[in-house]
Amino acid sequence: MVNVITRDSNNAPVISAANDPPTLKVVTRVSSEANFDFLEITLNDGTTTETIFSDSGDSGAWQTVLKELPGAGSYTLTARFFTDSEQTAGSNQGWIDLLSVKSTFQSYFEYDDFSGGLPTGFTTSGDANWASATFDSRSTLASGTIGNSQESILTWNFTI
Ligand SMILES: [Ca+2]
Ligand SMILES: [Ca+2]
Repeated sequence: MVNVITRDSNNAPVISAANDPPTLKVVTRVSSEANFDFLEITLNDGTTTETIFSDSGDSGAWQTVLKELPGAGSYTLTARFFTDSEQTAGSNQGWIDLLSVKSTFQSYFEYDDFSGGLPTGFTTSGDANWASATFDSRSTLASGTIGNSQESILTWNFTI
């Protein structure tokens, strides 16, 4: 995408959501029974909920999700690791290594070091809680230990 910057009469960039959209970035990974047990990440903008990531199995790779936000407002990101009724595989877990909201001109949020536990604005629910963990030499939030037909949910409410 070409980022066209509007300029005022003094040649200074005019900052607006239209020409400098805030972008949500999520670095995540899953290790689970392929095609049956999933890490799913959704984003709600107050009106609609959109799935921005859904994966299972274990590729051994971290994945980066980028999502342009429409502008100022309140958002809810939900990361849900859930299993079906039988069998687990791999670590049976999902991780978040990094969460940020940034535009060209402004950094709204960046969470990379989770060693202090869940930051303010984060909550966890389900059959087991998400918690900070070191995995693959990274400071992450990791879903809790669950069995079959269970779920571990992380919720992040943020306003930009
Ligand atoms: Ca399963
Ligand atoms: Ca990290």
